[in-house]
Parts: sequence; C-alpha cells; structure tokens
Amino acid sequence: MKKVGILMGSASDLPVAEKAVQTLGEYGVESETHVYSAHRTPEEARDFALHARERGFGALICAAGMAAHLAGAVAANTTLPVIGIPCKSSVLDGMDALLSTVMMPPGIPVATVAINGAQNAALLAIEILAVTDGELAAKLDAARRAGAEKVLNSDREVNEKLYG
Ligand code: RP5
Repeated sequence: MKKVGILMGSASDLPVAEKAVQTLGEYGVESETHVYSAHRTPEEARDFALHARERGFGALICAAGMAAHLAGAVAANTTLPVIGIPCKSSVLDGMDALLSTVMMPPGIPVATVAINGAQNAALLAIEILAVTDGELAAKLDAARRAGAEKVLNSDREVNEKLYG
C-alpha cells in the first residue's frame, strides 16, 4: 500500500498534525512525518515533494499556520495529491492560513480542509488510496456506517428525552 507523507511548517503545528497521524494509523495506513517549512527550510520541503512519488507516497498532507505556503510550495513540486490543513494561530484565528492554503492559482491544486481539520485531511488521503485498494474502501464504508448509527442513536435518545 502507498504511504502518506505529513509535513508541518513548525513543531508548534504538531498538536494538529498528530491527529492526522493517529487517523491514518487507525486505518493501518503507513505515514512519515517531517517538520519542513516553506519559508525556513524551502530546500528540504522541495526535495521531499520532488522525490515523494518514487519513495512510495500516494498522497501528501501539509499543515501550516499564518502565511501558510507549505501546501502550495509542495504542490508546486509534485503531481501527487496534496491536502492542506490551515492551522489556527493566535492573531487571525486561522483565517490567514485558510486563505493562504485554499487560494491556489489554476494548475496547482491543493485540497484544503477546514482550519485544524486534520482528521478529514487523513480521511481524504485514505479515500485517495482507497480508489485502488478495496480493503481500505471497506474500512471507510464500515466507519461511515458506524458514524451513521451513532447519529441515529442520538436521535432516539433525544426523542426519548423530549417525548418519553
Ligand atoms: C508557520 O508559522 C508554521 O506552520 C506555524 O503554524 C506558524 C508559527 O511557527 P512557529 O513560530 O511556532 O515556529 O510557518
């Protein structure tokens, strides 16, 4: 199975990025994680992106805050699917990172998830790998069914509480 690469712009992004690592682990998807900054270590970020396909990665997740150019810079150097997680920061609450990550110019896509949306970033990466992996697709289907069951249980509980 292909691996998923996870990059973060700073170790301060780890609380967000580690949720992606955890979700990938729950599905048995191997990941490799690095702290590479688009601004502070541009050569390392570029080198990782350039060689990611030949190194067996199937999708890349990039988490960064503030003027978050990491996902875009990585996407500029690979045609693997790149998923961007805008990280919340103290000054603009993540709106800065959201716009920096999502507003990519035509030709260089970044699939941007919600601010701090690490779980969905991991699930999107898993869905990408599951296009050619039936076992992984079955795990995703089972998780969707479990999620639906949880909501339906809540519905029953709420109605029981309101109407007896
Ligand atoms: C971005 O700036 C990082 O992704 C991080 O979210 C933010 C702050 O970085 P540190 O000052 O905590 O290293 O490049």
